[in-house]
Amino acid sequence: MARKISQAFFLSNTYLLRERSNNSLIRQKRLKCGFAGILSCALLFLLGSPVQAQELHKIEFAAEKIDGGYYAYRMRQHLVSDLNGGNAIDVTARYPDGPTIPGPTIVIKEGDEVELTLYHQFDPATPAHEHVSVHVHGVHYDIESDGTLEYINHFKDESAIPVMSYKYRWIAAPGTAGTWPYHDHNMLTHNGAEDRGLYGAVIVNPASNMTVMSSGNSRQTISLDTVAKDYVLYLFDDAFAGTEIDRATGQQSYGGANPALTAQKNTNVRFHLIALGTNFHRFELPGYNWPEPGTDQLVSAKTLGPIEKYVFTVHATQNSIYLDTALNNLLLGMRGAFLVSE
Ligand SMILES: [Cu+2]
Repeated sequence: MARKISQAFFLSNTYLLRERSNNSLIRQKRLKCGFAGILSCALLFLLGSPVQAQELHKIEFAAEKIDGGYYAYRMRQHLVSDLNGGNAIDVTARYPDGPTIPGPTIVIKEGDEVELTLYHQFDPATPAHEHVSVHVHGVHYDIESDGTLEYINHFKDESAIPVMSYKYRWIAAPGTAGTWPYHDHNMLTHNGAEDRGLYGAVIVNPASNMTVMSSGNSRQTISLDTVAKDYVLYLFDDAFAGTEIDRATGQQSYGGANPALTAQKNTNVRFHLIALGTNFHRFELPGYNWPEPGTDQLVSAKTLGPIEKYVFTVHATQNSIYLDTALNNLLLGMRGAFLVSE
């Protein structure tokens, strides 16, 4: 345990260094995104792809203390509306009632906006100055939604405290499609508490609603509407954690360490890998290969370093196991079932 925590400290510092440079890049990039947005909308129009309506996601998170000295985020409410807040639909029932580790997976699409209000709900005895936050990667936001403390952002403490919630605003601007981690940045070490349970993921589906899939030895471009399941797998140094999402209903389920993933035979399923440990990993799914993004190749293994992420889609045909074949992780038994039923 002591070893794990010291690794986590190291990890947090690595995060911090990378994030500070990333965030200034993001702010520079943001200036251009209005124009890029107009261009990509025009392109989509010309190509005849369906342009999906942009949506606003009003989300309420609670950060709670759970057994064993751990902490977890809980989805209190998730409303999806048009960008002006009209025609709201309540999708809170997709999530488990209680707090979960990993935290809720927030599924949005390119062009959408998020307003996330975080409530500090550890327990009544918590000192009034204790902080908790949500710091996200990948999507765009202004300085007040960084989820860091004033000594890092030179602006203000962007935390929920026991007596006050905090609201974050994110924009999934054109170019932010992908799968991104979020985590606390302000509790305890002031660098992040993912090792204590406060982390999760945001899936930004592309505006095109298309992806490339492997089926046997061929590549196919498919609509995301044909993808039945999303599996979000977090690669820690000694185990996988994960969430399985039924894309038809949006229902999310949480399976503990090295969770069994389930699929129906001959359906399309998408894996989202997020490396959160300090180790290097080598992910494999024997019997399957998948398109390597940005190339025309099919590959059957992927090496991932700290905070790297990777997404691929396959056609489920046979049972397998997913596993980490980097030697130390293999020895630690980092593997779980991929169960494909008739
Ligand atoms: Cu981070």
